[in-house]
Amino acid sequence: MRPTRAYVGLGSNLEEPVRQLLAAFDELAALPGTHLVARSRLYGSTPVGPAGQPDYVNAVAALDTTLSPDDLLDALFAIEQAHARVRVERWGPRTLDLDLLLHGDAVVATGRLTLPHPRLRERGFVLVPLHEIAPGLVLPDETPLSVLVQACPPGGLWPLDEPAPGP
Ligand code: ROI
Repeated sequence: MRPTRAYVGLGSNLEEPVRQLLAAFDELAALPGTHLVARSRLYGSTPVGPAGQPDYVNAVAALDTTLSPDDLLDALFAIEQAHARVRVERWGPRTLDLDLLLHGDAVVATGRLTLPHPRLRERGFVLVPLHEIAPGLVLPDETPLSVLVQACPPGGLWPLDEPAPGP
């Protein structure tokens, strides 16, 4: 089966977020039928939503996968759960959040899955790292990603220094 290019947004603001995201990249790379094609830098970001929670670390991964959107979503949930995700309140702090942003040109609106991700267009912490790894990307409705990035209010997002890779 021909693989599909999919994009996953990663976010964490609890329990060593940098470590959570670096581990998650490895776990995405190890999914069946899936190659991690690229990943953005790690970005620090100011919380969107309730104040009084720690800053987030965000990034985006590009995958080539033979998994269907539903199977990939299941795999993302399983990775989140393995990170002992704490989800006390909607829009509250979390150990690891994995959002399926895009799966090829799929347009999906079922109870459990909406593609493209419904809040992709307005979130700088998703748009900027996505644009870093896929500057020419065009959404299924033909909106160029670069137009969304330019329309997005600047600020609240900064690239992080990453720990050097281990031995
Ligand atoms: N805010 C930022 N900056 N990054 C996130 O990943 C993030 N995720 C969320 C909410 C609580 C909406 N805010 C966020 O789920």
